Amino acid sequence: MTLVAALAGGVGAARLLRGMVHVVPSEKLVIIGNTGDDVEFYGLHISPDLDIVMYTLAGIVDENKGWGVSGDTFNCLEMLGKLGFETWFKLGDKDLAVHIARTKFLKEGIRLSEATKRLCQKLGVKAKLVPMTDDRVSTKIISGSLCLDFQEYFVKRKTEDTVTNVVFDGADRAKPAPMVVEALEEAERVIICPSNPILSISPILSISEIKAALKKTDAYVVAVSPIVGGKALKGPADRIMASMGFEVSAYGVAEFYRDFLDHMVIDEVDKHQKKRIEALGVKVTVANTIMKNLEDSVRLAKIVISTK
Ligand code: FO1
Repeated sequence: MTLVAALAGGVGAARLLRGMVHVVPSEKLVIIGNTGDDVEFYGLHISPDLDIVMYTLAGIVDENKGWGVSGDTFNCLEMLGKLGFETWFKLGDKDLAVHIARTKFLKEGIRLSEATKRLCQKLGVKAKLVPMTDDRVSTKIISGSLCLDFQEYFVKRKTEDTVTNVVFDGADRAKPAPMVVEALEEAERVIICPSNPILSISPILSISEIKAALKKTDAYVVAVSPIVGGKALKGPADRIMASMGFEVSAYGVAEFYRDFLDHMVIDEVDKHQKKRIEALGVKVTVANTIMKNLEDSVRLAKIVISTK
C-alpha cells in the first residue's frame, strides 16, 4: 500500500484513526492535525487536537472524555487555582508534562512538527502525526459583535454562543508544515475524518497551499460524515452549520467538501440522502459510522480504506 493521508480534528478523528492504524501500516499513514485550537496557559503551548490523536494512538487517552490522559490527577491545577490562576481548562498532571516538554522544545527553536515527532516517538506512536503548520493559526469564533478565542468559546463558555462566523487568524501568512503537501500529493487516498467541518477541518483548509494540494491531488478523497441523522455525533457542529447557513445533514457536509471530494461514507440512518449526494458527483457508501469501541473503529476504517 502507498501513502494514506488523513485530515484530523479531535475526538471523532482519533476514534477513526485508532482503527486505521490496524488497517494501514503505521509508516504509511500521515495524519495532518488541526492546530487552530492551540492555546497558551501558564506559559505552556497546548495543542489539543494533536494531543487527542497522539494520546489515543498511544493508548493512554481518557476514553470517557476523549481527551486528556487516562487516570490523570489534577494536583498541579488545584495548586494553580490556590495561587489565583484560572483553571477552567482542565489540564491534568501527566498532560501538563507533555505541554512542558513541547514548550521547552519550541523555546529551543524546534518547530512544532519536530516537537510533535519527538513526543510521538517517546509515547510509542508510529503513525506520522504532523501539525497542519508550524506557524501560528488561531481559530476565532465570532458571535455577533463578540470575538472569542477557540477554547474560550468551546470550554469556558461551553459552546453556548451562537456562531455567526469563524476566522482563522494568521492563515494568510501560514505555510504548511514539512511533509503536509508532499503527503497530499503522494497519497493514494486522503481521508477527511469525521471531525467538525467548520471548526476542525476548515482551519487546515484555510492554509491556501493545503487546499490547493487537496484540489490537485490524484488521491481518492474520502470523507466520513460527522453529521448523523441531522445531529453532530459530538460537539457543536450541527448548531454551527445551522447558524452559518449550511444544511445540517450528511448532504450538507458533502456539499461543504464538494470541491475536492470523491467519496462520502454516510450513516445507515442517512441512506435516503445517497442519491442527492451522488448528484453532486460524489460516490456514497452507507455504513454504520458509530464508533463506540475499537472494534467499531477498525470496522469503519476498513470500509473507508476500501471505498472506490
Ligand atoms: N475539553 C473540555 O471540554 N474541557 C476541558 O477542560 C478540556 C481540557 C483539555 C486539556 C487538554 C487537551 O488536549 C484537550 C482538552 N479539552 C478539553 C478538549 C479540547 O478543548 C477540545 O476537544 C478540542 O480543542 C476540540 O477538538
